[in-house]
Amino acid sequence: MKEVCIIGLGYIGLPTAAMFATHGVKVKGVDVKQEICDTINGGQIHIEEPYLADLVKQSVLKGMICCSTKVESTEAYIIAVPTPITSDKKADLSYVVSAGEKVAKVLQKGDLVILESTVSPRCTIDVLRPVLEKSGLIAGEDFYLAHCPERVLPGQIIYELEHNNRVIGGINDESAEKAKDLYSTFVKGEIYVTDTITAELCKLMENTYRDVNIALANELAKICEKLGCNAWDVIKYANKHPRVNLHTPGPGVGGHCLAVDPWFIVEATEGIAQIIDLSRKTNDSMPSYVAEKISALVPEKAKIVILGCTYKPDVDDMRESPIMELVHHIKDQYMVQIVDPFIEEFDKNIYEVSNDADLIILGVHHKKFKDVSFEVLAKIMKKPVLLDTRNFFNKEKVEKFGFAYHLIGCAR
Ligand code: SAJ
Repeated sequence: MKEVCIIGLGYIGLPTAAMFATHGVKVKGVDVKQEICDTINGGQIHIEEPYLADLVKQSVLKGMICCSTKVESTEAYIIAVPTPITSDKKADLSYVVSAGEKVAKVLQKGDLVILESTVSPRCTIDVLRPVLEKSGLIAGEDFYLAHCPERVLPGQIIYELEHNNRVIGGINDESAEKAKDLYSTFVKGEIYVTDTITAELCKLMENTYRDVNIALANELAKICEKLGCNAWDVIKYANKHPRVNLHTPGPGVGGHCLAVDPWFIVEATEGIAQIIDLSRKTNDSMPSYVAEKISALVPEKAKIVILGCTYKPDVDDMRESPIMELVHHIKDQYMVQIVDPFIEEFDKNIYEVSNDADLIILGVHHKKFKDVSFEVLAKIMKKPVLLDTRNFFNKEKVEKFGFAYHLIGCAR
C-alpha cells in the first residue's frame, strides 16, 4: 500500500504515522484539532515521546506526512481516536463513531478500514461496522475491516511499535490478511491473525491482567500495614519463587489504559467480571488510602509538597493520574504544592517550594528526583517528614539527615 489515512494524531496515531512514513507509506494525518495539524505540518510535535520529534520532522520535510482536519479518500484508513470512560464507568465510543462516519463518506470498494483504538468487546462489528455500512458498502464483501490494537508502552513507543508482536482481528480472513500486510511494512515482531472479538478481548485482558496484579499488590500493602510488616520485603522474597511475579503497590493506577480498559469488560458482561471489578475498585481506593496516611502524619493546614503528578515516571502524561486524585482529596485540608519537571505548570524549584513544609510526598518516581538533596530539605522544612509511595528513596540515607521516613505498605 502506498498511502494510508490515520485519524487521531495522539499518543498512538502520531507515532504510527511516523513509522509508516519512515517506511515508505505516505500518511494523510487527520485530527479534529486544527492546531495539532498545524504543529505537525510545521515539522513539530505536541506530545513528548523519545525519538518521535525527529521521525516526524524528517517525514514532514520529505512530504511523507501531511495533516488536515478532513478525511480524504485513500486506500486504507486507521482509526486511532480516544475511547474514554464516562463518569459512571461506561465506554464512550463517540469518537470512534464520529471517525467512522467521516470514513463512510469517502469509503470505496476495496478499501481497508482498521480500528486501532482500544474498544469494548464487539465494538468493531456492533458499533463501527454499521456506521461504515452507511456508505452503502458491505463490510467483508465490498471493503475490508479489522481491529489491530496497539500494545506500546508510553516512553518506549517507537521501539515497541517496531518490535512488539501484534494481534489482528479481521471481520473475515481477507480483512485480517490485508491489515497484516499493511502493518508488516514496519512491524518486526510476529503478527497473529484472529477474529475481531478475540483481538478486542486480547487487548483488554492484557491491561486487565496488569491491573488485577497491581490491585493484589495494593491489597498486600494494606495487609502488611495491618499485620505489622513490610510489603516490599514480602514481594522481594516471594518473587524469588520461579512462578511468582508480584507487582508493586503505589498510590493508585493511572493512564488511559489500565485505569480504563477493565471497565469495558465489566460493562459488557453484566456482573460476570467480579475479580476485574473489585481490582479496579481496589486500585481506585489507593489515593484516599494515602490521604488517610497523611492525616495520621500531619495536622490540618500543614504545608505538603508532592513530588510528581504524572500517571507514571518519566512521562508528561497526566491522564487519570492517581496523584491528582490524591490532591483532590486533600486540597481543602492542607496547603498543597506540586513539583513535576515534566509538567510546565508544576516545573518549580523543589527547595523554594519546600521552605517551611511539614511533609514531602514522593508521588511519582521520576529519575530526576534521585538527585533531591535531603540534607538541604531537612534544613528548610518546618519538620522533615517524607512519605514515599513508591519505595524510591533509601530509608537509611534519608534518615541520616533527620527525616522521619514513611513508606506505603510498610508498618515499620
Ligand atoms: N503501576 C503500579 N504498579 C506496578 C506497575 C504499574 O502501580 O507494578 C501503575 C503505574 O504507576 C501507572 C499504571 O500502573 O500509574 C499504568 O502504568 P503501566 O506502565 O503499567 O502501563 P501503561 O498504562 O503506561 O501502558 C499499558 C501497557 N500494558 C501492559 O503492560 C499490559 C502497554 O503495553 C499498553 O500498550 C498500554 O497500557 C495501552 O495503551 O493500553
